[in-house]
Amino acid sequence: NESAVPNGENYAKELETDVLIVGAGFGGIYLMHKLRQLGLNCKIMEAGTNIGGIWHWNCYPGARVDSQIPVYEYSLPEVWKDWTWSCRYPGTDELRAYFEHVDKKLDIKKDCAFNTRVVGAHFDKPSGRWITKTEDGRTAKSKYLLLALGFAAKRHFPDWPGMESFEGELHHSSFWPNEGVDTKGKRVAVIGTGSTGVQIAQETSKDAASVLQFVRTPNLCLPMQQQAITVEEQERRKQGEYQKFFEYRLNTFAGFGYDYVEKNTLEDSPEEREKFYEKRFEAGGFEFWLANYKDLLFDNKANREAYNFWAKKTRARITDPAKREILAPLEPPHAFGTKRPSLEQNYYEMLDKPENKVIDVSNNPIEKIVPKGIVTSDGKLHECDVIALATGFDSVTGGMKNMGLKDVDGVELSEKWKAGTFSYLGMTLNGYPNCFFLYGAQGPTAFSNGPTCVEVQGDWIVDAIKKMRDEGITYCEATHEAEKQWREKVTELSDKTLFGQTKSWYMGDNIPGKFREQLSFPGGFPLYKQLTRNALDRGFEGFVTA
Ligand code: N01
Repeated sequence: NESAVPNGENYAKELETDVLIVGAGFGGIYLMHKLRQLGLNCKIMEAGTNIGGIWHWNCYPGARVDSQIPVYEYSLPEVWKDWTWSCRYPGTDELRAYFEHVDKKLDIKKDCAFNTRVVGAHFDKPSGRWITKTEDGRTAKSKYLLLALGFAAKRHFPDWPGMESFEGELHHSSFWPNEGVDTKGKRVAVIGTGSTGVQIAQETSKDAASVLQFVRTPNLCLPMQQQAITVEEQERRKQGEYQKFFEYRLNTFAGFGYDYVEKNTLEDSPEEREKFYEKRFEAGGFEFWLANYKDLLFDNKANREAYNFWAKKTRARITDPAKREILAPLEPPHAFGTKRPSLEQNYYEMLDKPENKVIDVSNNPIEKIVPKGIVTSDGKLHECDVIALATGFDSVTGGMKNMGLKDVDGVELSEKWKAGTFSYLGMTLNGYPNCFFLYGAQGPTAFSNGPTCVEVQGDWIVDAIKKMRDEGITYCEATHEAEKQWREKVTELSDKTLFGQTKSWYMGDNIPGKFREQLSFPGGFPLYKQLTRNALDRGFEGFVTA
């Protein structure tokens, strides 16, 4: 992915700009586009060599988005009007082409400094400017600092000894070589069963000698129902339907093209329920998760019904009894939907093949990597030629904690968030005046479609900056009291759901030693929009301004 423009003046040793944005993914691009319309001078610093965010990095085998288009794109007519997709769930190459199209339309790259990793930032009170430092010793001064890092900006590498001794190829999914890895005829070990691990296992099985899927927790995958879509169909939908669709997604719980139904699970008879589940399941995508009965994520009994249906469907696809018990046990490994389900195409049939192995590491953890493969705690060596670490990320908070951000008193954000995350509205921080972030901590992040989330939060940030400018406000900082109340709100909403029962990255469980808490706002977009809008409409409620 090397088609970035060369870094020109944006790469200057000392840069001055109204707005400095960190990250050139969906969020950063949206912010730049909207803030330019206010007449502000904006620059983006991006660690990668091109725009695209996660899709700049994600090129592991089989990488494709699992949100159906057009939900996974900007609602900006100037972008969607003359863009068409080839299928419901596009892969990396197509998503990268989409970002090139976005650049053509919005002219983003000319104001980006690529290859630029931010390693520190603090607010200089006397000058009222953010001073941001890069890894290679450059500095930027800006009135506003906007962080658009995405929720997966910090990779998670388990600390197994011996990784460097491995004789084959070992790569983390988000740092996969762009030129690819030859897996033909090889034994490919895939560690992890998140969205990434499922896709890598599925794709590499096409030509690998065998796939070894290491499973600590089975993924309760849903059928993707991938389909080609024609240009004519998209052109037809663009005549009126797209606009309505983009408005609709803003008012759903998760920002998708569908929503929970206004009914509880047990209100339907078993026959009606079966029919309902069947329809949602066969529709594919996340419908069985996000367009299910409204109590799915709130009530254990309701959830168990959904799980039983899922297990029945999935078990029927696996003939090997031992594999069936690991991948789709009769007893749920966790409540359905409290960990992110992946979308699969032929994952179960593929793993069911005799040459492929499913290795349960829930009670028999991986202990070390040795030259020939992976050793589990029972002493067994699992020989392989390629290891894919699909072990995920220090999600939601990891990126922001890892960039040397300091508050007005010089305290690092990693220190502030050590024993719990505090933000106000999931977009601002006490001690960080004129700094806003999106698609991160305590926003709708993990429970939302990315493009919807960045547009909702991006619009709020742009409106906040506009309001500051219109009212002559040069200093705007969330109070700690407001942060405390926001944290309470997030916790209170989460406590009503089943999320807390499950160990997942949603709750910070995937990183050893990470504070356990709800990391995202689990109240859905309608409530989120209302609460955040209130704060602006009531004259920066919860902020100190000057
Ligand atoms: O990461 P994950 P991901 N020993 O954290 C396992 C988005 N995304 O990169 O579940 C053994 O979900 C870990 O096990 P467990 C999407 O939002 C989207 O797959 O913790 N296993 C888990 O199975 C997604 O949710 C798309 O028990 C270990 C896996 O590694 C998010 O990104 C595509 C282990 C990590 O799964 C992250 O997905 C890809 C250990 N020591 C990603 N440590 C699309 O839209 C970790 N694991 C398609």
